[in-house]
Amino acid sequence: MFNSSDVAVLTKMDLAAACEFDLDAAVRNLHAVRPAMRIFETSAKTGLGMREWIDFLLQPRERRS
Ligand SMILES: Nc1nc2c(ncn2[C@@H]2O[C@H](COP(=O)(O)OP(=O)(O)O)[C@@H](O)[C@H]2O)c(=O)[nH]1
Ligand SMILES: [Mg+2]
Repeated sequence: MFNSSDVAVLTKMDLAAACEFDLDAAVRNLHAVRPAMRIFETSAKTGLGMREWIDFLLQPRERRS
């Protein structure tokens, strides 16, 4: 899954600290598998990263990088 994905969406980031989520390790691991993987940090609760994620989805596929 990670080998063939261009984008990773990290969800529920408002819970990250309480869950002791290691963001640095997650990013490191994703990029170890897929160096060019774009990573979005999002929270539906706070709205974090939603604008960026929606803008990405609205871009024509050929303009995404
Ligand atoms: N705290 C928090 N809870 C969320 C967020 N997004 C969804 N939830 C809650 O997490 C539960 C599962 O949501 P769902 O959208 O199905 O996420 P899934 O875990 O990816 O399947 C539901 O109770 C949602 O209300 C978020 O950004 N923050
Ligand atoms: Mg669900």
